[in-house]
Amino acid sequence: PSITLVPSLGLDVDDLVTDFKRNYSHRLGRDQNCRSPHYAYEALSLTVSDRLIERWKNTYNAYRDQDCRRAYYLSMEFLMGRTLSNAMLNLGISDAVHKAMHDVGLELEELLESEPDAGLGNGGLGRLAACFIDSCATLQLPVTGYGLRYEYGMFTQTIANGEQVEKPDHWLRYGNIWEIERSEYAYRIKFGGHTERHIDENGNVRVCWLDTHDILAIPYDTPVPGYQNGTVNTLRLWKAAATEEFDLQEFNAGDYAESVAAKNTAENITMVLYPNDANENGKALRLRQQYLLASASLQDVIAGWVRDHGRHFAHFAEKNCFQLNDTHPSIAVAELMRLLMDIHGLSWDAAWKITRNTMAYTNHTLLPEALERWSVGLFKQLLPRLMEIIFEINAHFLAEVSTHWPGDNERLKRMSLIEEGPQQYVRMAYLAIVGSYSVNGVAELHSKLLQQGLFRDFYELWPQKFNNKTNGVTPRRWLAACNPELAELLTETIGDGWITDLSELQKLKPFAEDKKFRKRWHTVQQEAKQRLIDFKKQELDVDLKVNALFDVQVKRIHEYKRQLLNVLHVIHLYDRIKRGDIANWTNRCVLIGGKAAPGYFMAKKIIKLINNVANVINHDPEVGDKLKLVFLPNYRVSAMEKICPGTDLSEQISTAGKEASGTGNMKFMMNGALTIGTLDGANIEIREEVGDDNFFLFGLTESQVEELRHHYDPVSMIENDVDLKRVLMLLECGHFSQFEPGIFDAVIASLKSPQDPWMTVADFRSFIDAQKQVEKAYKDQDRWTRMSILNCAGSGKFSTDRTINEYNQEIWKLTPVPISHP
Ligand code: DL6
Repeated sequence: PSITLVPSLGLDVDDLVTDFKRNYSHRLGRDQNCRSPHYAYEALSLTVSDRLIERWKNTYNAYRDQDCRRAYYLSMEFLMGRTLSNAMLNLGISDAVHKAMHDVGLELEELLESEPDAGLGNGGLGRLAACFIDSCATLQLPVTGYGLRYEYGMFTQTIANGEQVEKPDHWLRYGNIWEIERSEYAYRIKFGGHTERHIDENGNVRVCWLDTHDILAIPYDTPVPGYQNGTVNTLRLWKAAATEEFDLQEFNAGDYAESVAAKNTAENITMVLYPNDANENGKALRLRQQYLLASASLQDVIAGWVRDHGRHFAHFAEKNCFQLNDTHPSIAVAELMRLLMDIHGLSWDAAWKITRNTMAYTNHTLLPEALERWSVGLFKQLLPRLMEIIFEINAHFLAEVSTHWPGDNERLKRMSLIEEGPQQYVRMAYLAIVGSYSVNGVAELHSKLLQQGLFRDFYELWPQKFNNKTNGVTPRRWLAACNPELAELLTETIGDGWITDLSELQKLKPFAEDKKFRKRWHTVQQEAKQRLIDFKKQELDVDLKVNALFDVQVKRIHEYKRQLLNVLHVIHLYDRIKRGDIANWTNRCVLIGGKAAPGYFMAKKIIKLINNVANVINHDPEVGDKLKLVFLPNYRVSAMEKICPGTDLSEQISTAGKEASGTGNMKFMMNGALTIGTLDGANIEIREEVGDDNFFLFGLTESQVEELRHHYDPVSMIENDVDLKRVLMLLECGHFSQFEPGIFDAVIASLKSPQDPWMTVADFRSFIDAQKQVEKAYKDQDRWTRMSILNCAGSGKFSTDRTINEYNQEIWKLTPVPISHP
């Protein structure tokens, strides 16, 4: 049917008011008696999203008409946070919407606050994916995000008696107006069954995967608008569904419960996000999730290809590439082989050539426990055809290794995709490397360590495959939207070019020497701190003062990130107050937030310790405003949007060599916070950009850490440092666990263990000294403000626009597609 299209929707205040009212009363059926701000939020979101749809179709049609080369970002996580204010910003209608809501008597802030976070990720990796797709749209690159539509996102964290309590996050409870279900693009996903071989009409062996238990993958599309450029890309998330609503025969025979069981089993696959950020635990459901993502996304791309080009794949690799966000979607390597051979009849060699020229892999961790391995037994049972293909890829690959290093059996064993032992495992990272034309780390140090350590054999075989792409964050969300007051000052001072070219922030540098400008900067920063205090006031019973140094560490709770080192410092400050060592004191509020994986014992103990120490300090009248410690519950994207503008000091204190990159460090820097940090991940590059004078460096380097490992003796380090000894004594005597004896024994033991992989004790003294430098700098507010301006000015490198340009120039090689827009 030919359907006449609705004309362009207007962007001025009156148009917005009219549409808002119509949506509120007709699409949502509400009137003035409805008290919940949620429906006003929905009506406004519908109003904004309607304005994206036309641009969305234009973008899609331009990509198809131009038959451009495209990239697909495959990720198990897209930590999107909230959508409305970002959509307003990118459409260029923030001010108009503000006015429109004012005209109808509503507080825009309240509506924005009622949007739930789309928490479809654990932390850095998932948020990076969200920043990436924002930059791709802003750079007008034809990139589609593929992920999973979890019914339950990252759990909600509450604190009871100082301990983490997890609550399910049913973010879809009230629906999601930003998504559109596209059932017409559903695909079948096979599990289980067995394979059979037969000879086809051309005499070739064909493999059939039979007697499978199939489910459906149904896509839900969310628009991803570029910054005021007419481009609206797509994030396509798959939901698992049963192939039949339920078994009618069983239902009619009276087996009601059984008849819906299959439906439930299918839907379970995308029910919940696994809440582990650094530990894979071999669960069958997780493997099902990964396969569903890989298979549905590849089938989708191939279906589009066949629609436009027929079943000829000679040019497929010229036009398509897939970026694998960590190893989670790396089963895509084997799945692409299966689809090309078993469904489209290509030979092994033809299929392998295409696969190896389309897949690219990003590694996000050096922690061995985070490297995925799946048991061969589980793989065979769940995905028998994929297991055969992986064995065959391995056979071809090991032959190549043998040619390169004849007779080197040790190396063959090390490099095999299959780990041998009492149980066999598939090494997913190796599958990703072997099947990809590009392998990258996410910061210079991380990429170097991958090449010298974890993936050394592979680097020796294929050095040209390896490269670095230092992470970034999108300046739209992480500066323009979350800190409008600072954004306004920036724009007034250097123009608004920084929003799409963050290197323009360099122009701020001379203003650091301008006293008047420093004063304005300081005022903006202080106001942001006050807003942070107001935001937290309702939920916290602590009185924070805007003049104190706001010292913040927010990120997942993990031993390698060393929240413990932070706590040791806080206890040391408390000890100093108690013994009267307070000459030249700097008041400080230490804020720590983050979620622990539910099964991570030590991380949960660390949360408990932070809360117990906070309880003692915050209730001691002798301490007063000198020191506060606060655990910020339920850290998430929307919380960080409030936290980073109000932060003075950003804590990036991981053990050197353990944090692949970090991205929180970049958000803080962009918003003018100063960093105290180790030479780890992207901290190194942050320091390079801002200069040694404007960065508080401490701690062992990565090579020093590795050297010390052989003779690490924390007990004598404690013995030889009076301050540290006193801190340990306070912990050991139960000062922070008076009614819970022994609860921190495991924490204390880990600090004192020569095997402590994170070497917290080793960096204590240098951390304390660096913190003293922080205090000294903060005392001189003018100096601090100058450093703050220079940090913001030096943050240009850390835009994902720069990162994505590098991915594009060196890996994807896409041509930007301009989209005409009203
Ligand atoms: O690359 C994004 C982000 C990095 O900034 C973090 O340093 C890194 O820890 C994180 N990695 C993961 C994966 N698992 N682990 N660990 O979340 O990626």
